[in-house]
Amino acid sequence: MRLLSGIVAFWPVALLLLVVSASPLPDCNGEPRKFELTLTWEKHAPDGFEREMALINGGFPGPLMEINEGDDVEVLVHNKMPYNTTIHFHGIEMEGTPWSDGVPGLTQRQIKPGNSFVYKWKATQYGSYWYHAHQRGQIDDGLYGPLVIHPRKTDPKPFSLITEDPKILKAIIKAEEDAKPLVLSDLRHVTSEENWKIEIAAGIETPCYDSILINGKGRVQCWSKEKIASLLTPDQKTFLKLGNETALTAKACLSGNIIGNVLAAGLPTNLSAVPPEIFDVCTPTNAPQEVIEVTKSKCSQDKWVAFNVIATFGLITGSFSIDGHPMFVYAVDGSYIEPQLVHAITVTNGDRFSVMVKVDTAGDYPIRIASTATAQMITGVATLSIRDTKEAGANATSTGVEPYINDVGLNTTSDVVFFNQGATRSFPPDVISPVADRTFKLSMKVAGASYNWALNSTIYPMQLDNEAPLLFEPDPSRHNNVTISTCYGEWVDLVFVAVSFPMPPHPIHKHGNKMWLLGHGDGEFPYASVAEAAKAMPGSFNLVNPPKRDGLSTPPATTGPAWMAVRYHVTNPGAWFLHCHIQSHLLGGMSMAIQDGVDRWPVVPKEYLDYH
Ligand SMILES: *[C@@H]1O[C@H](CO)[C@@H](O)[C@H](O)[C@H]1NC(C)=O
Ligand SMILES: *[C@@H]1O[C@H](CO)[C@@H](O)[C@H](O)[C@H]1NC(C)=O
Ligand SMILES: *[C@@H]1O[C@H](CO)[C@@H](O)[C@H](O)[C@H]1NC(C)=O
Ligand SMILES: *[C@@H]1O[C@H](CO)[C@@H](O)[C@H](O)[C@H]1NC(C)=O
Ligand SMILES: *[C@@H]1O[C@H](CO)[C@@H](O)[C@H](O)[C@H]1NC(C)=O
Ligand SMILES: *[C@@H]1O[C@H](CO)[C@@H](O)[C@H](O)[C@H]1NC(C)=O
Ligand SMILES: *[C@@H]1O[C@H](CO)[C@@H](O)[C@H](O)[C@H]1NC(C)=O
Ligand SMILES: [Cu+2]
Repeated sequence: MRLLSGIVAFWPVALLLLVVSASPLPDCNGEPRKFELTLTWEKHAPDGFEREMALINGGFPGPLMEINEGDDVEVLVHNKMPYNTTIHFHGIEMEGTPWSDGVPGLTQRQIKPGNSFVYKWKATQYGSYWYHAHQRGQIDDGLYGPLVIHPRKTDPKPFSLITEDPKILKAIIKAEEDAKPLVLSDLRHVTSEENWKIEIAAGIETPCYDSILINGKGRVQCWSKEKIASLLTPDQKTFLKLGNETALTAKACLSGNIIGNVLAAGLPTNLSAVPPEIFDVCTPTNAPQEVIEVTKSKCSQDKWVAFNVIATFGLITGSFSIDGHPMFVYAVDGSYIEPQLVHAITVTNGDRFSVMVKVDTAGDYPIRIASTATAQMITGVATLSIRDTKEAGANATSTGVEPYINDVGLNTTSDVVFFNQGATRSFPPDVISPVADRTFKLSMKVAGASYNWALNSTIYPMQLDNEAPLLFEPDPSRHNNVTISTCYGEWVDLVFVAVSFPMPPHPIHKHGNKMWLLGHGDGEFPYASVAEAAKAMPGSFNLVNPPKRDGLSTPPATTGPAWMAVRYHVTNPGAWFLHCHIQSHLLGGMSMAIQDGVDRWPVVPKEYLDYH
């Protein structure tokens, strides 16, 4: 202590400390930044109901991995669970290190129980990401955590589009450095494997969860019949009518009968194999909810707080909002955008939104997430607690401000502004090719059973997880119909077409690079290319400054086909997964392998080739 204060008293060093303290994370002086994650399988009760689930370093969700842009990263994973696993770093490009992407059978052999694995990669990007298991449906077992990469000081920031006042800008940049993760998740009381067994025995999907958690905290809420009836959405009414039913279940879900008789119509089902607690029995709990405390600045009016909203959902899509607090969305999937001032954001599986919020009147403000999935009404809540001072006794109080969204994620007034994906503009702008070198049209459909989903009419065989990784030896014929290949430097269009319906939206995630959303719409896609389609329906495309994402949801196909077209640039050779991020759809086969840059295939280091 004495030594430290002695040093600080010497002013040139103090000045140096000041400069260094402006960076939120000290640099590693050329050494890799190292993390160790120990995965265990234990009893835990995040929402007040005890179940077996995955913990990371003894906790759920896993610890925040904090990294500086440009760092070399090493993550040592110990698998002490009784299941095989792998860890994927969601949205991280893995430039030059495809063997650290964490997809079993594609980029590595599984980490067996008792074994360890080292992921090595370079932080070539900045922004908000997350890490999660990529083995089967293990996201539904809680195997994930947040990851943030602090930008370089030299990266152009979009904040001067919010204000030119230097004092406010300084406060905003400080808030970005301290951005707090808000990990949004849905939790089931059965394990992912138990749920999968139920789906197979019953022949139906079970899109009904028990709670929504924010930073791993939340509770089971059970609503009255009257409340559920009063909130029914038009889509839910349509499904009830088709199934000859009048109400959602006690868990506010479409019933197993409706899923079986409407969504799985014509396919073999055995609804008596679904235990009642999956759809019908709701037992409330009273576990603690997350509270984020923010203290107002003593010396300045200008205090802001930033959140990295991370949707780790296994299934649900929802609306996110903070009562009384409009937010500037300044980054999407880790990349800066021209800020949008909004009251609510639609968040889906894998999404990250970085938002900047002004710290104003002291009080407790609910942070809300409300499912907009047709299959279930369910909400989660945390509190943004703004305090005047840090001292005990300075309690915040409920403010009585009206929420922007209701319990099914709809705007409560016509003034409420939602984040507009179509208007998203990269900051700085991206340069994309106006034409594609190659186009792949991929038919999405239900294949054989209602829990089996196909991305190109063919389900991805899960047993490939146990085979030698495709990355080790590229082979376009091994995964027949579900492997596509591209050459280095090509611009590639992927057109997803929903050919069976009703079909929910599919949050499609591509590993290895981000993609641009060129267009989407209802109807078939009878064109050979985007260029041809854009000629026929120019209003449906943006080929100039489209949104950039690492995951994009296909439009719902309720009564007829629907399509979505994305473009990406092949600059990162490797075997990359392309898949729906809904855990049961992933397990059901909704994946493909993309061999990007087959003409410049990477040489896999021996330590990874030899790993068993
Ligand atoms: C609903 O009732 C109609 C008319 O009785 C019948 O044709 C239809 O098959 C029923 N649908 C289901 C899902 O039971
Ligand atoms: C349906 O499920 C029940 C309960 O698991 C089981 O007893 C029955 O044998 C199943 N029926 C068929 C036809 O598989
Ligand atoms: C603050 O809250 C605590 C716990 O609810 C209560 O005991 C205390 O009296 C409150 N203090 C003030 C100043 O309201
Ligand atoms: C929600 O917003 C839409 C579009 O602005 C508007 O038509 C609708 O009336 C709003 N809902 C409520 C309850 O105000
Ligand atoms: C675990 O991984 C090993 C090696 O890939 C494989 O042989 C084994 O079948 C896997 N076990 C399960 C339960 O999938
Ligand atoms: C590939 O698709 C064709 C046409 O749908 C089908 O006949 C064939 O069985 C598929 N191949 C595999 C390996 O599934
Ligand atoms: C999609 O599957 C069809 C068979 O149904 C196959 O002919 C085609 O090559 C596949 N497309 C891609 C891009 O793999
Ligand atoms: Cu899906």
